Amino acid sequence: IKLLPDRVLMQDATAQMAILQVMLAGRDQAALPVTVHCDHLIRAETGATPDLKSALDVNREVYDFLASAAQRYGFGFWRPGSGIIHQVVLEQYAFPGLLMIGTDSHTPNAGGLGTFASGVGGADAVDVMVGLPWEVLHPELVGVKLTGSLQGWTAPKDVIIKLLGELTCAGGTNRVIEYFGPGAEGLSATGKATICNMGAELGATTSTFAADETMVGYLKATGRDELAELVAANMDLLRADDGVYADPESVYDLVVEIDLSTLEPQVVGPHRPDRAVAVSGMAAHLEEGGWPTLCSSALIGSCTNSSYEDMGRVAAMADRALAAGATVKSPLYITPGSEQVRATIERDGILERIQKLGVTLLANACGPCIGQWKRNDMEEGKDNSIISSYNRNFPKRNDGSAATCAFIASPETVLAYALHGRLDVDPFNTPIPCADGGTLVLNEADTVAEIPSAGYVRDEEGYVAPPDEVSTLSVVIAEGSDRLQSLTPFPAWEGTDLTDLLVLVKVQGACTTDHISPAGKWLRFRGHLENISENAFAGAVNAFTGETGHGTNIVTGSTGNTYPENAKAYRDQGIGWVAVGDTNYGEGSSREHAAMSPRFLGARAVIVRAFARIHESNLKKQGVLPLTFVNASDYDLIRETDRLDLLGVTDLAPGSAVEGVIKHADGSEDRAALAHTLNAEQVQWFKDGSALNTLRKG
Ligand code: MIC
Ligand code: SF4
Repeated sequence: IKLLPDRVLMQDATAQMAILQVMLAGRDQAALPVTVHCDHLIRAETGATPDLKSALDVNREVYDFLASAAQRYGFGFWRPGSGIIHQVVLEQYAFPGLLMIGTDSHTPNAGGLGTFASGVGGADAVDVMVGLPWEVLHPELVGVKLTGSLQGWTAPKDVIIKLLGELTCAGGTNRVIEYFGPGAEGLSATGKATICNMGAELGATTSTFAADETMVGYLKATGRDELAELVAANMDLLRADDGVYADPESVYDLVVEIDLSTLEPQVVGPHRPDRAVAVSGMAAHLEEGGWPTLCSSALIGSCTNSSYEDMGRVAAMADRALAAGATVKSPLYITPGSEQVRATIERDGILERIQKLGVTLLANACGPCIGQWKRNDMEEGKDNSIISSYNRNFPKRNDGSAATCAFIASPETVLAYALHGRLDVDPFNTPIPCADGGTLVLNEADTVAEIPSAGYVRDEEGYVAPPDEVSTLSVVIAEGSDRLQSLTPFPAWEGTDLTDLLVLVKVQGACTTDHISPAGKWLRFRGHLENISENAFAGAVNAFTGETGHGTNIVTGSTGNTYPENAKAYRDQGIGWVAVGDTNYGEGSSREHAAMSPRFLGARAVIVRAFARIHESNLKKQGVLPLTFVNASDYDLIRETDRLDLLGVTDLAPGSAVEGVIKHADGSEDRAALAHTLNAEQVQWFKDGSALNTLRKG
């Protein structure tokens, strides 16, 4: 289906590549409201003020580029320090009934305010910014009926973690998750946002809630009274009809029910956001996995969990602990989601109460959530466990170390574990030793305000509005930059079937975009295709050898090379290659670098058991053929030294078949039926070499 969104949002780590494509598209002013948010590039090391100062210095050329592009194309610009994209969008732009796309997979956070918000790759955003529709596969509908009400320290985060455990990371692919029922109405708007945010881990197209009074209250508290009134007056139009709620099975493709009253606090991890376990099962879970039981760091914040209510609950638990003579046994870090939240919790004394625990306050930014954590307290390569209130926990995600086991829970549960200093307990029912020799059991919870009664403190500094006249301005790319590089259009298809392709990589097991194009230190090169391509498949496990990020050059026979080394050697000799993968290939982030780098390095096709939605569409956009094995077991036919012919490419059309001829080195041959989901327009993108080439033509 083709939809016309009302708004586009981009964050600094994905906006660079999107803007470089806008520049190639050769259009003027953005066709709709767009904002750019500087949040991903701020490194967490010593604390908010010095870290922000150093980010301004280190990332100056990127910020200058983004700010100048915002002026040139008419985008609103949120400066570094103003907050994490999804929190700022919730406070400023989201409202019930809005249709929005964003170049970040957690864009559905805005579903907490009844927005239909979806994460997309940069090229999708480029289409919409130049006035074309956004194309998305018509989703199935999943209805999640919430009954009862949350008890004790159980939090909204536990709802989504529970659902992840049930549906798994592939469970939301090409599905929209809609929450309803009496339990839904009892959750705060920001709690709803937490649930929708982490729907990205299900791979869902979006997650959303119907409009209700909590949203009206949040709109008012964030200074949007007029909108609040409009929503209140039209509530019946911003929710499903009564018949849907009365008989959900007749409307939703799948209905899941969760009783909030009996829901226990949950944890996921390590390494997968769907490896869920209730806190009462943590001891057994850790023992079974053989993971470190001590909690080496606890981190609260991120776009998922950094609301006023979250911080209020954390402060309430801190009060209890301090009053009883207990304090944290693991270093605790806090990242407020936005300057508005930070200034408001400061004004209301919440921050001070939390700081009494001796926390490190980090900048209002992604920081440790995206590997931008310069950790000085842990030896390189040492096995350890951490717990955060973030949303992703793929290996190396936080501190860049594969030896770190990352667990995820609600802010309340994270603090509870930090007070114990270990993870192999039920933190709410196990006594915590206190200074005076007594103990504290945390099972009594406090109710706190969902939104500040005096409203949020407004962030007057963070925003730069676009000028009225844009076309005479120019975009700044620093001379000789190693971080920004203008794009060169990809070559068009040569008009023949693709033959004698080598297998650059056959990935074993999970392959997220973090495996294909890791973040962390590589975020530095998000605007420089050539440089960032040096990280391609760095996290992918080689199915032939078990090594990570390395493979054999089939032409020379040399082993232990990085994938980009082999890919460039093939490309420069005019040899095409494919990547082969398993299920839910490309899950996780929206970063189109995971499609553009392989394309730049000579990929012709990616052949997998199943794709995650955003990544499949990113491959299509960049002119790489995304194919799936019709028989999943044909994945096993692919050997390291094979050459592949893809027949049927010359007849590529919607629903057409492609046949893979797998030529083995011993002269034998296998054949595999391959499928694609390209529609007529997408076939044209493939033929032109990329969607951008098609757009440029015309
Ligand atoms: C993430 O949470 O993985 C990111 C970093 O926000 C990504 C975007 C990116 O890679 O820049 C996402 O979620 O899309
Ligand atoms: Fe930033 Fe983490 Fe949220 Fe991604 S998930 S937008 S990296 S805070």
